[in-house]
Amino acid sequence: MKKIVYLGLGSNLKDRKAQIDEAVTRLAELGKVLAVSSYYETEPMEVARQPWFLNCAVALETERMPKQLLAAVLEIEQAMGRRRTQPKGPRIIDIDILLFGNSTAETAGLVIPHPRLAERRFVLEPLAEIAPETRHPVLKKTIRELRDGLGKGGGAVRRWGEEKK
Ligand code: PH2
Ligand code: MG
Ligand code: MG
Repeated sequence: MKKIVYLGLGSNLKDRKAQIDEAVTRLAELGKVLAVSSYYETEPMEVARQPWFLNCAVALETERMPKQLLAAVLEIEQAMGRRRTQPKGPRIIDIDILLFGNSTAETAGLVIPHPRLAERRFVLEPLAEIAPETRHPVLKKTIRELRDGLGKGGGAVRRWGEEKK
């Protein structure tokens, strides 16, 4: 059965934009890319001492099951040269499954919806751009409501390429 999956992409090493572009191209091999948000320059969260990230959100229509999709995105990360060193540290590319249709899942290495989605502005801001009315299946709030609920918290985020003058 076809489902709409929302993915969060991030990069903070080397050519961030080229790597996000390449990841989107590779994701298109796993289904149909329905939407790609703007790219956002974002303050590093959780591990603060690392370069700023470029983040975006992608809507993908796919027939794959959650575990199959996870395996495929990990393969893309690997193929693009990601090496796992420091948890939550600098990376060439990170592809996280944020929402999987209306499903919830909890297995080794995969929790859906993404457990830290609601506290991360670098996820909610791009996601609100492409899926404002989509409802979180556990928290029962829309993405826009979750984003607005951050108030001033959740880390600094600005749309990339729109530097303040
Ligand atoms: N990813 C993390 C930890 N911190 N901060 C930002 N701004 N963007 C990220 O993608 C990110 C992060 C772990 O995956
Ligand atoms: Mg991540
Ligand atoms: Mg990840």
